[in-house]
Parts: sequence; C-alpha cells; structure tokens
Amino acid sequence: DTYNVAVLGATGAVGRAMLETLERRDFPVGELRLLASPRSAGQVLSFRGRSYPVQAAEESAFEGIDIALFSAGASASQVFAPMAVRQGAVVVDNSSAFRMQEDVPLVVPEVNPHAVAWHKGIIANPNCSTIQLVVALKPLAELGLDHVTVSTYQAVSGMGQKAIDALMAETEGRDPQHTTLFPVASQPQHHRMAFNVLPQCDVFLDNDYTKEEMKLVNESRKILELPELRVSPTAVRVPVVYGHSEAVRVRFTRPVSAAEVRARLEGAPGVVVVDDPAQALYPHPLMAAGTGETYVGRIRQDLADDHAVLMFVVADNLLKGAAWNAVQIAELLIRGA
Ligand code: A2P
Ligand code: 11C
Repeated sequence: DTYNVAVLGATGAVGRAMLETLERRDFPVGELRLLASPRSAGQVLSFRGRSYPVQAAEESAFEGIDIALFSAGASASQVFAPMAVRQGAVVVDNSSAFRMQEDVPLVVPEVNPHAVAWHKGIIANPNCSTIQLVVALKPLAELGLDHVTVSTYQAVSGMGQKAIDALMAETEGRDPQHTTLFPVASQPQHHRMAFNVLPQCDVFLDNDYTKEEMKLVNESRKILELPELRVSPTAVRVPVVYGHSEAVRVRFTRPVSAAEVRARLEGAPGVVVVDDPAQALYPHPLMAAGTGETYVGRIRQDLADDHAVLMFVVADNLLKGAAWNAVQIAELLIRGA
C-alpha cells in the first residue's frame, strides 16, 4: 500500500527535514504534494531523486491526500488543517495551534502512542523542547515524579531557516551589530545572538514566563498524562544551529539514586545514555545533530536532596523535536490502518 502525502511548509527548515526523513525511512509515499506560501510557488525540491514543484497551499491541494504533515506555523495550520480534514486527510500538525485542545491527541510515540487512536482528523506534534524532555522522563515515571526543573539551551533553527541565516551572518561579522531577528523578530527590541545567550524563547506572557516555558509545563503534563506534575522551566536561546540541550533536575516522591535512574534510561525507547565523565563522554548538540535519538548523560545525585537526580538531555530539535516525531506518528497511523 502507498499513501498520498502532502507537506505544508515544505520549503522551511522543518519541512525539508520532513522530506529527508520520509526518504530515509522509505515511507510508502504514493503521490507527494509540496505546499508553501504563494512566495515559493514554482520552486522545485527533490525527493528520491525526482523533482517536485512547490505549490501554493489552498483547499484543492489536499484533494486525495491521505496524510498531511504541517509545519508552516500556527496561523497557517488554523487556516489549512480544517480544509485538509474536510478533504479526508489526517493532519499531523507541528504547530502549537491545536496541541492543548482536548479532542486533539498530542503524541510522542515513545511515550503515549495509544493516544493516536482517538484522533478526529488532527494529531498534534509537540514543541521540540517538550519532546526530548518527555522522552527522558517517561522511563522514570514509575519511580514517582514529583517536580521537574528544566533549563534549556535552544538552537536557533527552532526559529526557522531565517534564524539560521541570521546567526551565520552575525557570527561572520557581515552585519556590524546584529540582525533584527533575535530574540523575537516581531518585537521592537533586538539583541545580538552571536557570542551571546538570551533568556527568552518566544514572547512573554502575563505571568512573566515565555510561551516556550509554558509549553514545557502544559504539553509535558498532557503527554505524560500527569495533569498535576510540577514543572519549573527556564528557556534560553544559545548560538547553536542544530540541537536543543536541557539541564534537568527530577525530584521523585521517594529517595531515588542516580544508579536507579541510569538503569531505567538504558535501553528505554528512543534514549541513548552517554555518560562516562572520565572519558569526557556526555551529550552535546553536535553529537545529536542529524540523528533521531534523545541523548542523556551527566546523571548524578542532587547533592542537596536524596529525592532528586540531575541529568543533561540533548536531541536534534528539527528531527526528534519536529520532523522525525511527525513521521513516527505517520508510521503509527499507517501501521494501525
Ligand atoms: P515560504 O517558504 O513560501 O515562506 P521556516 O520555519 O523555516 O521559516 O519555514 C516556514 C514554512 O512555512 C515555509 O515553508 C513557508 O513557506 C511556510 N509558510 C509560512 N506561512 C505560510 C502560509 N501562510 N501558507 C503556506 N505556507 C506558509
Ligand atoms: C524554538 N521550540 O526552539 C521553538 C520552536 O511550538 O513548535 C517550535 C515552536 C513550536 O524556538
């Protein structure tokens, strides 16, 4: 069997990674439709050695499509997801548009694959920093999660292709001061990203947390099915191109040792433990870039609390954090079909 697949946002950083992932996984693609904004119409992208024209997204573009992978931002998803569903497609949506809707499953296949079953046409792909966090937390859930404290070190590719280009321009000094993209393009104040660290990912909300920080709280609770889980997030942008890192403190409801945590993580789905301090072996973004795994290391007891363990968690934000997780969901869909 083959499936007709549409990729909305095909020209973007995540959209291109989706095409590469479909190709690498040998996904049974029948017809392939590449969709983007009207700006990109006529551009040509290649898939399995063949050239495909990019079309402007519109309702008729979803006719006959079985699976639509969306990564064109929340406002495009709001417009096009209902159209795609009307045309009979199942939408795997990488935007934040539908994630917290009660009738939309929010899925990380290593964590809650069962949730795919109750979709009503849309399945949401979580935020990148949430995905790698819950992949590392799920194997520890049976130990009794009490409180998760997480600080992120997020790559600029999370903000799209323009942000990659802007960081390169700043780093190479082509721009004397800074570009107008960081921390958030749509706001008036900008800071230099090259050789810097910015404790702001996305816009601030009324509670003085950023949107990115509240995604870590709310999406983790929904995916882990722990609505009361205590999560204390700080989201930070760093001048890295690919790969988000997270320093995570997990407090349990009882005393837990680093050895117990390491044993649960070793062999857990989607997790690779890299933890040999004597050999300087621990996860870092260049290790994760280009792969679909979530790397965990620096696993150690909290010196101040025998209920808590510290660890460092790294994954490729465009792959496990977006494109690969979305294709994994598509694979669950066709296996169940
Ligand atoms: P385009 O390249 O035509 O602007 P990135 O996250 O790397 O910036 O990519 C965003 C992707 O979403 C691009 O493929 C972009 O297309 C697409 N996109 C953005 N807005 C829309 C829209 N309103 N309709 C369709 N595609 C959109
Ligand atoms: C970032 N996490 O790194 C963001 C990008 O909700 O899908 C993805 C935003 C989202 O900037």
